[in-house]
Amino acid sequence: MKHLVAIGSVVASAGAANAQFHELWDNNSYVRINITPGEPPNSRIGMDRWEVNGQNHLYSQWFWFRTDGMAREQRINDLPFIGATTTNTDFFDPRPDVFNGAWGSTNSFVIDVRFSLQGTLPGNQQSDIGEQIRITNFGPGRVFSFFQYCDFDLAGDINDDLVELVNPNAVVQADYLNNLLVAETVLTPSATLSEVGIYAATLIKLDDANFDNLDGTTGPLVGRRDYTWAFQWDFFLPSGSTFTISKDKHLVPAPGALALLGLGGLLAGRRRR
Ligand SMILES: [Ca+2]
Ligand SMILES: [Ca+2]
Ligand SMILES: [Ca+2]
Ligand SMILES: [Ca+2]
Repeated sequence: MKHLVAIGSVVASAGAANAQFHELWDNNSYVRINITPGEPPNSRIGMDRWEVNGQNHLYSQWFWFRTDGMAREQRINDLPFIGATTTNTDFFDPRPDVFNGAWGSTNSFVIDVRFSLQGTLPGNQQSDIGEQIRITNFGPGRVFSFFQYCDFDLAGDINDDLVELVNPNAVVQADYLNNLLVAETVLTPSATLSEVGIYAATLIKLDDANFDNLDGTTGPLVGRRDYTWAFQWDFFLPSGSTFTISKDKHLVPAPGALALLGLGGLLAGRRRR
């Protein structure tokens, strides 16, 4: 059980009538995306389930932004809602496996995101989510900061063993007790800043009323804690242009993943007693 940390003023939770949940399935995998507007600061938001064989591994992952004229970061779903839909895109499982959502305005800028779920056969522990983010500027040129925040609680318990930015474009979080590992790789472009941390420090930064940047902590953080990670991209977006981010999250059994990532020896010395 994870307790939300209250920050700032209390904002009433959105009523059930406004709740907006979208669901994806593919073989052994299920994800849920909560885009309900007006959820209180520091609440669970965005993708709030990633189940593999019925077991959830994700508490919350979502996107924040800041641009000219803003003195703080905000969730992308604080922007005017344009639309959201789910689609079936494969011939293997007839249920929807792709989510598209868009926020903003064609008078200023639009942020649209796409999640693509690819599971594997039931009983297998592997699952993959592809993510594309597109920021299109219809107004004058402006500076943006865009944030990805992730809080995985692998194998359904909040404590995991390691989180580390293994290179500027890849982060790994592992739960060795339950033989699970999740890796996020930024395919393009490289993030400006990153931060691995312990819940809820980074989330508070993103949701509070202060101007914040990620602090560059790469880890490794080792020990049974509630880990999170985040990436930040800073860029100038000229009028009439688009910035795209392409990323991938991959959930795999830890022993195989350690060999795959060449981390076995590296981690052996870092385990707690
Ligand atoms: Ca499908
Ligand atoms: Ca865990
Ligand atoms: Ca802030
Ligand atoms: Ca966590």
